[in-house]
Amino acid sequence: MKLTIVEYPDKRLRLKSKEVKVFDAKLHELLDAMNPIMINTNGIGLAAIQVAHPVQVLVLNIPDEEGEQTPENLLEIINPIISKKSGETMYQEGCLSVPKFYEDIKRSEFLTLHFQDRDGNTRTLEAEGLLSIAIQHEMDHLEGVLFIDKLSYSRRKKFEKEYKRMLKERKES
Ligand code: QAP
Ligand code: CO
Repeated sequence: MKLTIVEYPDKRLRLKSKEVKVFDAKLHELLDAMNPIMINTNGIGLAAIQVAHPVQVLVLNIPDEEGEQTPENLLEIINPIISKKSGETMYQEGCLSVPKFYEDIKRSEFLTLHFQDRDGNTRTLEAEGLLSIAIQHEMDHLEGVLFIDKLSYSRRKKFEKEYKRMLKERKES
């Protein structure tokens, strides 16, 4: 399966992702294609809608202490629901669909997540720190929400200006 990353301001990023009801070979093919594109583009998280598949599917791979992304740490998350959130944390976020832009975003520090794996088994996960942040960021994608939507009016204006310039420079080179 050949996948490409959809980039802002593409309107497809605003679609609401549909619940997965069938856990078949096509779903596995999508997951198997999402993982390498995330790693190869230096991502730690990717939602299916970012590769033009508006379904409730996420992959995450948080680097370990050595900064390595190992296959054992790959998380495949389908139909996620957060049941509990607590604490507050700030992190300089980026997004594969908003290249070269990073800004501080406030999130919950801890969360409890319920989801399904690639075979439809239900699972629960307690997350904190970067994993918690990444889950919240990726789940926003399922609602058509981007981290830049959370910026103040003035920071959003600054972003739009810088991003337009980046796209123009990229086109010219
Ligand atoms: C979401 O983001 C995230 O601009 C995943 O040029 C962000 O993997 C979760 C990336 C922050 C937790 C904290 C961004 C790669 C990757 C870029 C990413 C870029 C190359 C972003
Ligand atoms: Co993102």
